[in-house]
This record gives sequence, C-alpha cells and structure tokens, in this order.
Amino acid sequence: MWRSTFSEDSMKWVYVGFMACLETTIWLVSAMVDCHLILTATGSSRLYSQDRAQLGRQLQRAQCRYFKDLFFSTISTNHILGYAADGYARVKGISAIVTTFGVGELSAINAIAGGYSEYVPIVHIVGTPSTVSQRDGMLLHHTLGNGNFQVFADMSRNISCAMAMLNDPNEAATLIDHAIRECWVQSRPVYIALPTDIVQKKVEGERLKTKIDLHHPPNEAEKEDYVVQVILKYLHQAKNPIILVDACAQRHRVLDEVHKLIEKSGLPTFVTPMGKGAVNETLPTYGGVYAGNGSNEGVKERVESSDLVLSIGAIKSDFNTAGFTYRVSQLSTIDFHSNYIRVKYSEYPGVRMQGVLQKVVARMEKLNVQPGPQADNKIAKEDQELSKDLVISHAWLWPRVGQWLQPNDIVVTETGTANFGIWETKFPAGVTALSQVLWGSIGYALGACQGAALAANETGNRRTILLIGDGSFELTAQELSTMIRQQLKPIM
Ligand SMILES: Cc1ncc(C[n+]2csc(CCOP(=O)(O)OP(=O)(O)O)c2C)c(N)n1
Repeated sequence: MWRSTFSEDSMKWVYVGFMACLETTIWLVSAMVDCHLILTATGSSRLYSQDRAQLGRQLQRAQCRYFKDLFFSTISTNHILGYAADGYARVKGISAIVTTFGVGELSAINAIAGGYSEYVPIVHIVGTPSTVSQRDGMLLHHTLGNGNFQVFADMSRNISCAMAMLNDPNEAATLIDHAIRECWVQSRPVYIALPTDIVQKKVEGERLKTKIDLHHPPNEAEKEDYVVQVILKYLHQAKNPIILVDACAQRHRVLDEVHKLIEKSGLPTFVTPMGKGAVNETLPTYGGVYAGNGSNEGVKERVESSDLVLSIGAIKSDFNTAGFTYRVSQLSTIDFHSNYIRVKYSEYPGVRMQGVLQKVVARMEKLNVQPGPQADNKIAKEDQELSKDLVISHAWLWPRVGQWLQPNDIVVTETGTANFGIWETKFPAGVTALSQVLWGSIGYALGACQGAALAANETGNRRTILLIGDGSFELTAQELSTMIRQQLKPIM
C-alpha cells in the first residue's frame, strides 16, 4: 500500500463523512501519518462498524504504527464537519475532512469557503463515483442527472488553492503530495477527488522514504537584503513607530518572528480584531485592539498619530476595520505579507515576510520608543454599579471574561455580539482565539469549538470556551450531542 509521509505532527485527524470510501480513510490516515481520529456522519453506523473492522485489519497489515491510537467517532452533519475541521486546524495547524460526492461535499462547502477566505488549511477529500461511471455518464444517485460529474468539483475550484483529481493511479501519489503541500504553504483548503475504483489501486511506495517538503524557498537574498535595508532606514528615522498585528501573521506562521520583533524593539504593539490572540497580551508593551473607531480606549489616538506603522499580515475587511474607519496613511505604513512587502507606496512582490522579519530583528538598532496605552481588564466603577442592578452590561461583561480566563485557554467567538465584545477582553498568556470575522457564517463557532476541543485534548489540559449568541447557537446546536458523547467539556 502506498503511504505518503507528512512532516508536521500537527495533522492528526481525519473527519470522514462517507464510509463507502473506506479506503479513502486509509489513504489519508497514511498520508498524514499522525492521523488518529476519524469522525463519520451519523446514519452510517452499520457501515461504520463493518468498515472499522476492515480498516483495522488493513492498518495492521500495513503496520501503521498509529493504529493503536486510532479513534472513531461520529459527527452529525457535513457542514459541521467542515466547521470542526476549521477549529481543529486553527489550534493544531491543519486538518482534513472526507465527504460524499455531491450531497456531502456541498453541505461542507460553506465551511470550506470560510477556510479559504480566512486562510485555514483544510484538506477536503471527496469520494466520487468510479472513473468508468463518470466516463459513461451514468445516471447515478447524488448527481444532477445530466451526466456532469465535474460540476461539484467546479464549485469547489474557486475555494481551493489546489485540486487533485485522482483519476489515474500513476499520478495519484504525486497529486496528493502536491495538494497537501499547497494546503500547508498557502494555508488554504485543497480539494482531492477520489473515485471508488481508484481507491483500491496500488501505487509506488518508494516515495514514502522522503517527507513532503513544507518549506517555502527562501527569498532571493539580494532582494530581501534590499527590502530589509529600506525598512530599517524608515524604522530608524521614525519618531514614534508602533506594531500592528493582524490575522495573516498567525495564518502564515510568523508569530515567533513577531514576538522577537516586539521584545527587541520595545515598540507599543496592537492587534486587529482578526489578530486577537496572535500576540502575548501580558507583554508590557501590549496596548489593545486597533479597529478604527471601534478601538480600545486610547488606542486609536496612539496608532493614528504614529509616524510609522509596522503592519503585519493585515486583512483590512469591513468588520476588521470597524467599517473601514482605519485612519492610517499608507505613507506611514510598512505592510508585511506572505508574498510581498509594501513600504509606504513602494511594493516588493515575491518577498515573503518571514525572512524579512528575521533580518529586521537581527539588524535593528535602538529605536525611538514612545509608550502607548496599556490594555487591562478593569471595569469602570459606574459599570460595576450598573451590573449590580440585574443588568449585565457589555462594559462589565467583557473585561470580566478577561479576569476569568486562564493561560492557554482556547476562546471561540461567534459572528454577532461576541465577535465585537471580545475586543474588550485582555487575554492571559497563551490564549488561542478563534473567530470568523471575515467569512462570518453563524453556527460556525459551535462546530469550531468542537474541533478546537478535540485538538485541546491532544495539546494538554487546555480549556475550550465558546461565546455565542442564541440565534447562531440554534444553527448547529445538534452538535452538542456529539460533544457529550465524545466527553468534551467546553464551557459555553
Ligand atoms: C449562515 C448565516 N446566515 C445569516 C447570517 C446573518 N446574521 C449575522 S448575525 C445574525 C444573527 C445572529 O444572532 P445571535 O447569534 O443571537 O447574535 P448575537 O445576539 O450574538 O448578536 C444573522 C442572522 C450569517 N452571518 N450567517
């Protein structure tokens, strides 16, 4: 049996919604090496138990060392599978789901689109009809009845950073490796279509000796040095620079570099709503959330009066900027991105921020540092009085949440009130925050909470906390039953 290797230990679980594609599971369990949890959609329990035994035998035969750790469970719907995979990936780094051709994959498509928009790496494997049925245009269930078997893949094409149509066993292994690599490096979903007749095929195993390379090629040295030099020129000249951290700093995995920059520079540091949780908020230079007119107290003034904003991984969407009320001139901004750097109005395409940040930190001299506001969870006296009166005000609630949170908690907030309220909560160290500020599909947070809680079980004793409105809760409430069965104990 062909087995690909995956060099990150983060990809551990496969969510399976289509048990007719049992072998898909094996491919994926194999492909991801560390995979040890498989979730199925409810209703497939009979198949599930038969397949489970078969899967076990095959894994034993393949001497899969993860067999002993392999767990099975069910999840209620395909779209919650997608949300759960999103939540899991945001905590652990990457995740995968397996769905049924047409009916299953379309249910998951909202969640996958969310992953695309918010840069979440999810491998979406779809069990499709056999290549023969597709070639002959047979009138099969789960089709539109018009012989078009590509239509669902086409729907996923624009929300996937790579497509792997495994119609030919000779190229299947290469396509799988390529898709998984793209998923990781671009930090976005990929789509893998696996026809039933291909599932059984054997492919070359030699490649298993080589791990998939998940690294980006380094920036061109001369170009990178030049950009670093330009950045340092402005940074050393600046009178009151600040650092602003946004979502892509997390998604493109530069938080180590960002923290080194914060600590060495001593600059006041702020996050955007989508960047919440990216930075250690207990650092003395952490000042709070900048979101234009929706900023924490004192933050808008400090950020907007800065003569140089080091903006890292920005996604300047409507909610992330409180309705485009950012008032930071491009003339006083240096943007760091995963595939380009923009210094004021000069753009440097093809230069990735990771290498640039490393060199900026290494070569940076003493900077002009003007202190900024300090974030806290203090509740104003008048708000404390109000809440004694049986009215829980937002001004009281969100700092109070911050007082109650513990280090390393995972905090999931839903579109609606919670996503805005959390701006007023200062986190303890190590908190991971999950939200869908850009995509904003309500019901997401409950599914993501499930995936996050499953991931939390793997990563030590972390609490998972969900803050969600009742309207959103109703969309995915059925998933509570799965969480109870899985003995997950998120706090909601
Ligand atoms: C799938 C989806 N349908 C509709 C919307 C539009 N929408 C945004 S917020 C919201 C209401 C949410 O209600 P609730 O969870 O009670 O919000 P809260 O009280 O927390 O503000 C709706 C319908 C959406 N974002 N996503």
